[in-house]
Amino acid sequence: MIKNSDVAKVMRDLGFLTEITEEDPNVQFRARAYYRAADTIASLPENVTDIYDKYGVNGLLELPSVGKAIASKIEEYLKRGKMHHLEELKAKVPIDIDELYGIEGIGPKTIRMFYDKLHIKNLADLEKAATEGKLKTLPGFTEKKELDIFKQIEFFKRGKGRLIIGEVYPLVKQIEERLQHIAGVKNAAAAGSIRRMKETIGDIDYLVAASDPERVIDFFVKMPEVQEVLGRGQAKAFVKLASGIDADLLVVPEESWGSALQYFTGSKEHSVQLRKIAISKGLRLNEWGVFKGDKRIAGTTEEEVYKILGLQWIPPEVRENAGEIELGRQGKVPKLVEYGSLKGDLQVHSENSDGTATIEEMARGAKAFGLDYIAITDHTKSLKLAGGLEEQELLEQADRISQLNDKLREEFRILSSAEVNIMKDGSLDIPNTVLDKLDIVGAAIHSHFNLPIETQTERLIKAAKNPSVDILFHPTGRLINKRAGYPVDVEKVIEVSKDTNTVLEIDAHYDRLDLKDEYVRMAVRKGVKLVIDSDAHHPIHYSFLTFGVAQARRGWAIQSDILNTLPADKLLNALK
Ligand code: DGT
Ligand code: CA
Ligand code: CA
Ligand code: ZN
Repeated sequence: MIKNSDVAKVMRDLGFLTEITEEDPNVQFRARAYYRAADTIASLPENVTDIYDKYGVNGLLELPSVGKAIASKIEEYLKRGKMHHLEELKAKVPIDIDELYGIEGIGPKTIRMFYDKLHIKNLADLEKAATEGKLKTLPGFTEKKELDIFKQIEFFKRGKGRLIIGEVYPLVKQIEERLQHIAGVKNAAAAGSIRRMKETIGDIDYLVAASDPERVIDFFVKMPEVQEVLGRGQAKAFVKLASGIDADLLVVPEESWGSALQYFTGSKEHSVQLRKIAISKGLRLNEWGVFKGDKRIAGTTEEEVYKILGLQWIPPEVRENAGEIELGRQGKVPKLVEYGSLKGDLQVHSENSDGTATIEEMARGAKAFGLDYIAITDHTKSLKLAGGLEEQELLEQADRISQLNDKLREEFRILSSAEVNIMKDGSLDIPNTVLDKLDIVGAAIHSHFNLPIETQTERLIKAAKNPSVDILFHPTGRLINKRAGYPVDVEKVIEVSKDTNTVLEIDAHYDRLDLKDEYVRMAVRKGVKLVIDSDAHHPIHYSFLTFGVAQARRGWAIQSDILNTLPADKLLNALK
């Protein structure tokens, strides 16, 4: 039987090869549609084959992000085990997709050029060409770029096998809950990079406190998701899950829960510092507890472990040995923005552009999720393949929104808005006279990713200086593990944002998480305000906001840094 992961892979390959083979300036949008369908299918609880057997194409069309064209492609694949269009693209550019897809900093256009000019099909070919100095002979290439490619190959080799957090998070939480409910289990949690909410995950680390480790381990290795048991000891087990990621399990006695959780959460660099502090106090810290000589003096809770080391408890998201320990010592760890503190979402798409639900459905979904307001940010006219709206359509949409608001009354508010396209020269594709009739305006770059850094930076700066632009959406344009962002001097953009009271977005879609943590920290330090948006194209996507809050926390943001923790009227007052 064809598995969901097979279908998802085919859709991803299709997206990637579409980007590589087609010239169309809006090609990324079609590719994104394929990527989105892949994500939907990968995270479906039911098997897509079953859905198709029961309900046919109509069943597929019910899935979020699956429209007619994509449904018929999936149908073809389910029926024949092949997709004609994908085979055609593969024949055109026969490259090793799995290898070249994951390299940051090398976009589809470059991969195409590598293939056309040097017949580079895989990572080994690329490394060889770089070693032989052939890359720097290509148009637009320099010695420095060749060196960058070396670095990126290294980066890729290191990052190989890491999954994007959104691809594993729902499963991680399901298993965590199952472990918590095993009889005799006192505590269970996913630790490691998942608890630190890193944007990519190497493996999952489960920690359980229980008096009978054997029972927990038996349960763990027999879970339906386990594909292979890699190892098993008295208090440990290592397995490979069907989704292709490994999971570790450590079972400890209840009194070691805190110290083991601290150890297993990491990061390694953070924990190494804690051990040094312990030693400096004549103590010893390991996963079993904090010891003075042979006597255990702490370890039941994490708070206790930090306290005995003279530190305030430090949230997992900032345990990276990046200054947090010193603040812990001074009792000055920032009170990070809380999960669940967002009152609104300022990047939401409807079916009027490339979303898959009506404005009203998006509003009701947001309300059910616990939000008080959303901004409807459909794309604008120059993004034709995303169904971008013309001026008149934007204004009509704003009228409809105001009628909907009357209907929803005090319960919820929809803000009229748009994700306005920034053109090559930094101007917008909609005039300010129209934009000023909307409640709020977001602007974003969706094309011309290959401009030099100076030009690209100027482009964003020009948008920030535009008096109608309130927010710069996904400011660096990266897609994690898929494409590096366009080159841009983020520090400069942050400075201009400060001067112009422009807000920067943390796009919470797990493919983007853009701004990333270090830029969030830079913006926070400079006093630039941020918003956290889901970039939802369907109501189920509001759950992405969790990853956005995590990213904000990883960047040390507190509640007052994040404007959409405010009620709608206060938010509107705070904008330029
Ligand atoms: P990942 O899996 O690559 O996404 O990142 P982590 O942080 O989950 O790393 P992992 O799974 O290798 O180890 C889980 C935690 O266990 C890690 O965050 C800290 C701890 N740990 C692992 N190896 C060492 C070590 O050599 N020394 C110390 N102090 N802690 C370690
Ligand atoms: Ca891990
Ligand atoms: Ca591990
Ligand atoms: Zn967008």
